[in-house]
Amino acid sequence: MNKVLIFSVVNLALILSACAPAATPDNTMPMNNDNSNMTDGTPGSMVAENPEAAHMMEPITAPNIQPATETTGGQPLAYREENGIKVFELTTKAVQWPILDDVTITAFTYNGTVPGPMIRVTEGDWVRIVVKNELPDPTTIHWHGVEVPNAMDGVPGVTQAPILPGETFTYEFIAKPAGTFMYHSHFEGDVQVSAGLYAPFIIDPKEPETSPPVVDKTLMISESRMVDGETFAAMPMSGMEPNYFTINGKSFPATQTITVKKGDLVRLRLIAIGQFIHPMHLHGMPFKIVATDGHPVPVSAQLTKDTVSVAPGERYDIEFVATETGQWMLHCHILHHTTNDNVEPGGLMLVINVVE
Ligand SMILES: [Cu+2]
Repeated sequence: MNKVLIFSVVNLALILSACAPAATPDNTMPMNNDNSNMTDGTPGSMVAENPEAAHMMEPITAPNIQPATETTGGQPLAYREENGIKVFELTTKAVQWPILDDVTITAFTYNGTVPGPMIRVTEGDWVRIVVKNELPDPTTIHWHGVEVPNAMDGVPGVTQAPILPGETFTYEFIAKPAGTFMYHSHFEGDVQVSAGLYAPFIIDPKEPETSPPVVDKTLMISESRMVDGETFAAMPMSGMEPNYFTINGKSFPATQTITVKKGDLVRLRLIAIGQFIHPMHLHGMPFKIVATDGHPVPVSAQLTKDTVSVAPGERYDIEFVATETGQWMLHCHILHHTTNDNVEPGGLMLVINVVE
């Protein structure tokens, strides 16, 4: 009998025993402590059975929330140099963030914007990020995809204590490898990330690219839930589904129009930070996938596509030459995601405006 067959027989035995009627005292125990009710999709019963779950269903709130003073998220963050180290400062705080001209969500932010400011450095840079927590809740930052020392990984209770309200924590590491990354909260991530605690982290290669794109845009995709003026963390759970969908913190038509010249090489860095998969479709021109999760794809392996599904946590760098003039849509092909509170057009759409 070969190993595969033995494995299959053992698995079959395990499956059969798992399906057998309850016969042991353990199987008759009440199931209150094992989160088995998490699958029934009934939020009310989840809270009743598991009070710890209640945090995710409460509105996003904080004392003294101010209207956002900036209106564009993901902008490059200035730094200062100290002994060869690039020092960045982040403050977590709650603001009222406009996702449309007439729709404002309550957001947890880095430095008051959604997404937070872009940290952009060069491969091999020594970076220090000083984080002050002005939220009413603890938080941490995870440097998603960046190869940091374990102690800098931002996992509360595992690699560090949570940063309590009013506290400051300093992260420090060498930026590597080059590529498209992000940073986001790792404390009650289902709530804090959906609330807006996410931002791009771009590491440029040490050796300049031989044919860099003329246009290089980072697009972070997420979701929100707003009901009766209150913002909730959107997630794939009954009663918590999103009714707004955002690119860089804005829903169409408030999303940025990207204007390029005919013939330009355009790079779009697609980052899914929400909790849903988004098949992003470009009209008019096919693109190549040149990097996945920040890592370059060899030319011989680059797929030519017009749609790429971006799952939570993934990044795809796509490139195309803008060969045709006109207003070309980039949008999610789960078409409910191109609505604002069930009204189309909206959500995950933006215009690539190719001009002569
Ligand atoms: Cu979508």
